[in-house]
Amino acid sequence: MSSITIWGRKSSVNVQLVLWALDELGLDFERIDAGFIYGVVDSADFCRMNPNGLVPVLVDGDGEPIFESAAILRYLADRYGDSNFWPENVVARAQVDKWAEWAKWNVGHAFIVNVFYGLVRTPFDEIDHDAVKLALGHLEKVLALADEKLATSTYIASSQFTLADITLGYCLYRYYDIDVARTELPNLRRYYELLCTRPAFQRHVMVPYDELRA
Ligand SMILES: N[C@@H](CCC(=O)N[C@@H](CS)C(=O)NCC(=O)O)C(=O)O
Repeated sequence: MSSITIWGRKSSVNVQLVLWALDELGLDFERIDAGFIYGVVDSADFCRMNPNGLVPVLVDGDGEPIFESAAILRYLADRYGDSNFWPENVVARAQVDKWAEWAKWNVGHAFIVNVFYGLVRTPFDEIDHDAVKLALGHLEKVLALADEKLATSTYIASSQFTLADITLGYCLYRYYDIDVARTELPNLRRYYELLCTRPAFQRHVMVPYDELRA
Protein backbone atom coordinates (compact mmCIF):
# COMPACT_ATOMS: atom_id res chain seq x y z
CA MET A 1 0.00 0.00 0.00
CA SER A 2 1.30 3.47 -0.85
CA SER A 3 2.05 6.13 1.76
CA ILE A 4 -0.57 8.81 2.34
CA THR A 5 0.20 12.38 3.42
CA ILE A 6 -2.44 14.89 4.43
CA TRP A 7 -1.84 18.61 4.92
CA GLY A 8 -4.15 20.36 7.36
CA ARG A 9 -4.62 21.42 10.95
CA LYS A 10 -6.60 19.13 13.25
CA SER A 11 -9.05 21.94 14.09
CA SER A 12 -10.36 22.21 10.51
CA VAL A 13 -13.68 20.42 10.01
CA ASN A 14 -12.79 19.64 6.40
CA VAL A 15 -9.51 18.09 7.54
CA GLN A 16 -11.39 16.19 10.25
CA LEU A 17 -13.72 14.77 7.61
CA VAL A 18 -10.71 13.25 5.80
CA LEU A 19 -8.92 12.11 8.98
CA TRP A 20 -12.10 10.39 10.15
CA ALA A 21 -12.41 8.61 6.80
CA LEU A 22 -8.75 7.54 6.76
CA ASP A 23 -9.16 6.07 10.22
CA GLU A 24 -12.48 4.32 9.41
CA LEU A 25 -10.78 2.76 6.38
CA GLY A 26 -7.85 1.59 8.49
CA LEU A 27 -5.30 3.59 6.50
CA ASP A 28 -1.95 4.78 7.84
CA PHE A 29 -1.06 8.36 7.03
CA GLU A 30 1.22 11.22 7.91
CA ARG A 31 -0.41 14.56 8.76
CA ILE A 32 1.39 17.88 8.33
CA ASP A 33 0.01 20.94 10.14
CA ALA A 34 -1.08 23.66 7.72
CA GLY A 35 -3.59 26.48 7.65
CA PHE A 36 -4.64 29.26 10.05
CA ILE A 37 -2.00 29.70 12.81
CA TYR A 38 0.21 27.02 11.25
CA GLY A 39 0.74 28.93 7.96
CA VAL A 40 2.16 26.83 5.09
CA VAL A 41 -0.88 27.41 2.86
CA ASP A 42 0.58 30.64 1.44
CA SER A 43 3.83 29.01 0.38
CA ALA A 44 4.57 28.44 -3.30
CA ASP A 45 5.00 24.71 -2.69
CA PHE A 46 1.58 24.44 -1.06
CA CYS A 47 -0.12 26.58 -3.73
CA ARG A 48 1.26 24.26 -6.38
CA MET A 49 -0.71 21.49 -4.63
CA ASN A 50 -3.81 23.61 -4.02
CA PRO A 51 -4.01 27.00 -5.73
CA ASN A 52 -6.90 27.88 -3.39
CA GLY A 53 -4.51 27.92 -0.44
CA LEU A 54 -6.92 25.82 1.62
CA VAL A 55 -6.70 22.59 3.59
CA PRO A 56 -7.03 19.64 3.32
CA VAL A 57 -4.73 18.39 0.58
CA LEU A 58 -3.94 14.70 0.25
CA VAL A 59 -1.17 12.97 -1.65
CA ASP A 60 -1.30 9.20 -2.01
CA GLY A 61 2.11 7.76 -2.89
CA ASP A 62 3.43 9.31 -6.08
CA GLY A 63 -0.04 10.46 -7.15
CA GLU A 64 -1.06 14.04 -7.93
CA PRO A 65 -2.25 16.14 -4.96
CA ILE A 66 -6.00 16.11 -4.35
CA PHE A 67 -7.84 19.07 -2.82
CA GLU A 68 -11.54 19.43 -1.84
CA SER A 69 -12.41 17.22 1.12
CA ALA A 70 -15.38 15.55 -0.58
CA ALA A 71 -13.27 14.67 -3.63
CA ILE A 72 -10.59 13.24 -1.33
CA LEU A 73 -13.25 11.24 0.49
CA ARG A 74 -14.61 9.74 -2.74
CA TYR A 75 -11.09 8.94 -3.91
CA LEU A 76 -10.33 7.09 -0.66
CA ALA A 77 -13.65 5.27 -0.83
CA ASP A 78 -13.12 4.26 -4.47
CA ARG A 79 -9.63 3.05 -3.80
CA TYR A 80 -9.83 1.62 -0.30
CA GLY A 81 -13.49 1.38 0.80
CA ASP A 82 -15.55 -1.78 0.92
CA SER A 83 -18.91 -2.12 -0.78
CA ASN A 84 -20.88 -1.34 2.37
CA PHE A 85 -19.11 1.97 2.81
CA TRP A 86 -19.21 2.88 -0.90
CA PRO A 87 -21.16 0.45 -3.11
CA GLU A 88 -19.46 -0.73 -6.29
CA ASN A 89 -22.78 -0.88 -8.12
CA VAL A 90 -23.41 2.61 -9.53
CA VAL A 91 -27.14 2.47 -8.86
CA ALA A 92 -26.64 1.58 -5.20
CA ARG A 93 -23.75 4.04 -4.93
CA ALA A 94 -25.94 6.90 -6.14
CA GLN A 95 -28.24 6.30 -3.18
CA VAL A 96 -25.31 6.85 -0.83
CA ASP A 97 -23.89 9.71 -2.86
CA LYS A 98 -27.12 11.72 -2.96
CA TRP A 99 -27.12 11.89 0.84
CA ALA A 100 -23.38 12.56 0.91
CA GLU A 101 -23.66 15.49 -1.48
CA TRP A 102 -26.80 16.80 0.19
CA ALA A 103 -25.17 16.77 3.63
CA LYS A 104 -21.83 18.28 2.57
CA TRP A 105 -23.46 21.19 0.86
CA ASN A 106 -26.64 21.82 2.85
CA VAL A 107 -25.66 20.88 6.38
CA GLY A 108 -21.92 21.53 6.25
CA HIS A 109 -22.15 24.88 4.56
CA ALA A 110 -25.16 26.11 6.56
CA PHE A 111 -23.51 25.17 9.83
CA ILE A 112 -19.88 26.18 9.32
CA VAL A 113 -20.25 29.44 7.46
CA ASN A 114 -23.35 30.86 9.03
CA VAL A 115 -23.64 29.37 12.51
CA PHE A 116 -20.18 28.29 13.66
CA TYR A 117 -18.29 31.25 12.21
CA GLY A 118 -20.98 33.66 13.35
CA LEU A 119 -20.92 32.43 16.92
CA VAL A 120 -17.50 30.95 17.68
CA ARG A 121 -15.10 32.66 15.31
CA THR A 122 -16.54 36.15 15.82
CA PRO A 123 -15.45 38.33 18.78
CA PHE A 124 -18.17 38.16 21.45
CA ASP A 125 -19.20 41.82 21.22
CA GLU A 126 -19.46 41.61 17.43
CA ILE A 127 -21.76 38.58 17.30
CA ASP A 128 -24.92 39.30 15.32
CA HIS A 129 -27.29 37.19 17.40
CA ASP A 130 -30.25 37.79 15.07
CA ALA A 131 -28.25 36.59 12.06
CA VAL A 132 -27.04 33.51 13.96
CA LYS A 133 -30.62 32.74 15.07
CA LEU A 134 -31.81 33.03 11.48
CA ALA A 135 -28.98 30.80 10.24
CA LEU A 136 -29.68 28.26 12.97
CA GLY A 137 -33.35 28.21 11.98
CA HIS A 138 -32.39 27.51 8.38
CA LEU A 139 -29.92 24.80 9.42
CA GLU A 140 -32.52 23.11 11.60
CA LYS A 141 -35.01 23.00 8.73
CA VAL A 142 -32.35 21.10 6.77
CA LEU A 143 -31.47 18.89 9.74
CA ALA A 144 -35.17 18.07 10.15
CA LEU A 145 -34.95 16.29 6.78
CA ALA A 146 -32.12 14.15 8.12
CA ASP A 147 -34.15 13.55 11.28
CA GLU A 148 -37.08 12.31 9.20
CA LYS A 149 -34.85 9.94 7.21
CA LEU A 150 -33.20 8.69 10.38
CA ALA A 151 -36.59 7.76 11.83
CA THR A 152 -36.52 4.64 9.62
CA SER A 153 -32.82 4.23 8.94
CA THR A 154 -29.97 3.52 11.35
CA TYR A 155 -27.52 5.56 9.27
CA ILE A 156 -28.30 8.36 6.86
CA ALA A 157 -28.22 6.40 3.60
CA SER A 158 -28.99 2.86 4.79
CA SER A 159 -28.71 0.40 7.66
CA GLN A 160 -24.92 0.45 7.17
CA PHE A 161 -22.30 3.09 7.96
CA THR A 162 -21.41 4.70 4.62
CA LEU A 163 -19.46 7.58 3.15
CA ALA A 164 -22.59 9.75 3.56
CA ASP A 165 -22.35 9.43 7.35
CA ILE A 166 -18.98 11.13 7.19
CA THR A 167 -20.28 14.13 5.24
CA LEU A 168 -23.27 14.44 7.58
CA GLY A 169 -21.53 13.57 10.83
CA TYR A 170 -18.40 15.68 10.56
CA CYS A 171 -20.15 18.87 11.74
CA LEU A 172 -22.44 17.30 14.34
CA TYR A 173 -19.98 17.32 17.24
CA ARG A 174 -19.69 21.11 17.01
CA TYR A 175 -23.41 21.52 16.36
CA TYR A 176 -24.19 19.71 19.63
CA ASP A 177 -21.28 21.29 21.49
CA ILE A 178 -21.88 25.00 20.88
CA ASP A 179 -23.92 27.04 23.31
CA VAL A 180 -27.22 27.55 21.46
CA ALA A 181 -30.88 26.68 22.00
CA ARG A 182 -31.40 23.72 19.70
CA THR A 183 -34.68 22.32 18.40
CA GLU A 184 -34.90 18.75 19.63
CA LEU A 185 -34.56 16.33 16.71
CA PRO A 186 -34.73 12.93 18.43
CA ASN A 187 -33.64 10.73 15.53
CA LEU A 188 -30.71 12.99 14.71
CA ARG A 189 -29.72 12.97 18.39
CA ARG A 190 -29.88 9.16 18.47
CA TYR A 191 -27.75 9.06 15.31
CA TYR A 192 -25.21 11.52 16.73
CA GLU A 193 -24.90 9.43 19.89
CA LEU A 194 -24.28 6.37 17.71
CA LEU A 195 -21.51 8.20 15.84
CA CYS A 196 -20.01 9.18 19.20
CA THR A 197 -19.42 5.48 19.93
CA ARG A 198 -17.09 5.18 16.92
CA PRO A 199 -13.43 5.39 17.98
CA ALA A 200 -12.42 7.12 14.73
CA PHE A 201 -15.09 9.80 15.28
CA GLN A 202 -13.86 10.31 18.84
CA ARG A 203 -10.25 10.57 17.71
CA HIS A 204 -10.69 13.07 14.89
CA VAL A 205 -14.01 14.89 15.25
CA MET A 206 -14.74 15.07 18.98
CA VAL A 207 -11.72 17.25 19.58
CA PRO A 208 -11.31 20.75 21.08
CA TYR A 209 -11.59 23.76 18.79
CA ASP A 210 -10.34 26.39 21.24
CA GLU A 211 -7.70 27.67 18.83
CA LEU A 212 -10.55 28.86 16.59
CA ARG A 213 -12.31 30.97 19.21
CA ALA A 214 -12.16 34.68 18.42
N1 LIG B 1 -14.48 23.13 -0.07
C1 LIG B 1 -13.21 22.98 0.59
C2 LIG B 1 -13.12 23.98 1.72
C3 LIG B 1 -11.72 24.03 2.33
C4 LIG B 1 -11.65 25.07 3.43
O1 LIG B 1 -12.42 26.05 3.46
N2 LIG B 1 -10.71 24.84 4.33
C5 LIG B 1 -10.51 25.77 5.44
C6 LIG B 1 -10.42 25.02 6.76
S1 LIG B 1 -11.94 24.18 7.15
C7 LIG B 1 -9.19 26.51 5.24
O2 LIG B 1 -8.27 26.01 4.61
N3 LIG B 1 -9.12 27.72 5.81
C8 LIG B 1 -7.92 28.52 5.74
C9 LIG B 1 -6.88 28.12 6.75
O3 LIG B 1 -7.10 27.24 7.58
O4 LIG B 1 -5.80 28.74 6.69
C10 LIG B 1 -13.08 21.53 1.12
O5 LIG B 1 -14.11 20.92 1.44
O6 LIG B 1 -11.95 21.02 1.20
